[in-house]
Amino acid sequence: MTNTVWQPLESSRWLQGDQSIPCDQSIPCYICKSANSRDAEYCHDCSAPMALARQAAGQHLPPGMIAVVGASGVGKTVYLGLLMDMLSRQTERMQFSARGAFSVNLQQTTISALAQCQFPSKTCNEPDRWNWVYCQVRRNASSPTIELIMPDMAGESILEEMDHRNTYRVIKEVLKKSSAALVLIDAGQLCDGDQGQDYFAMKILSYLSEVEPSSKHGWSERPIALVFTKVDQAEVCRDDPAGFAKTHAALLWQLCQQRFSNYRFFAASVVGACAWHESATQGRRRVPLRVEPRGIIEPFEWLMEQTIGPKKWRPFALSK
Ligand SMILES: Nc1nc2c(ncn2[C@@H]2O[C@H](COP(=O)(O)OP(=O)(O)OP(=O)(O)O)[C@@H](O)[C@H]2O)c(=O)[nH]1
Ligand SMILES: [Mg+2]
Ligand SMILES: [Zn+2]
Repeated sequence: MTNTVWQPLESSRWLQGDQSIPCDQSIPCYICKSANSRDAEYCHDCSAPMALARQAAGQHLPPGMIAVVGASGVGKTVYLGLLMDMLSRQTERMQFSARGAFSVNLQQTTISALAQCQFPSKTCNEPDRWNWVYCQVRRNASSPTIELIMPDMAGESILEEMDHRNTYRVIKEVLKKSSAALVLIDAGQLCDGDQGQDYFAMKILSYLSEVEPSSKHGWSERPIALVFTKVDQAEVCRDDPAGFAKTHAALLWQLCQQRFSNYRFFAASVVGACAWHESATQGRRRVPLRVEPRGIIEPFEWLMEQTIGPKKWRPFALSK
């Protein structure tokens, strides 16, 4: 008897390294550098959108990257969506603009949900469903413009990659290439005595310290903003996030001191208060009562200053 075996026919992989394909018919993925056909929507290898490569092509300098990481439900999507919205509406602290229609999705989804007194949905685990932001930032009209890429990755996928290396190539590549990181930690859960957030943050930082251990400009020196989220539920964290870390996330605090030289703790929240809402279709879920952003821009601003220099905004020093 012969067993039937299903073998996926990944014909796009034939493109990789095939010297016979004329250069004008393939384009390298911006994230993993695999060759893809010019009309591909997502990279066949890491599933990053090829729009990033098309957007980056022709730029004088390659865009820098900021990794946004944290457990599922910590608030990455809401934080990033609101950050984009706030940055694009103000001009005093820095000038910001999204590049490419795909870059507006995250902001649009978040703001539409909040306007309807809802939170946006949980991010899907599949990388080709993630929202990526490609943006331009500059300090003022006379300073140079910096191009930046920030993906909104799913917390469950991040955990999977931490626990089983190379499950999500795209995550590994993003963490390798990023010049800075925003690590989000749920202050509400820590206040309730749930140490899961402390362990997760430790896992992330351990992963970062191992991702390029031999690199001269490894994560031990790159700036890391550790952002306690949902501080509307954790008043004790609001005014002294570093003190809060010391008392409520002692493992994380120690690891930072031992292995990293450029990090800072922040406190942020998107809403002023939440309530529970029960519906027949969606069950019991948290809904925002009022949007009251707090500490949203500060971590990003600090990262920009650390990466680019407080006096002069120079282009990102990209790691390989
Ligand atoms: N109280 C409070 N709750 C928040 C805040 N931000 C987010 N939340 C809650 O946290 C939930 C998860 O937020 P998300 O932004 O979807 O979390 P995430 O980190 O993107 O999660 P994944 O997509 O699964 O990785 C929301 O549905 C809200 O219930 C906040 O500032 N305050
Ligand atoms: Mg999300
Ligand atoms: Zn790729």
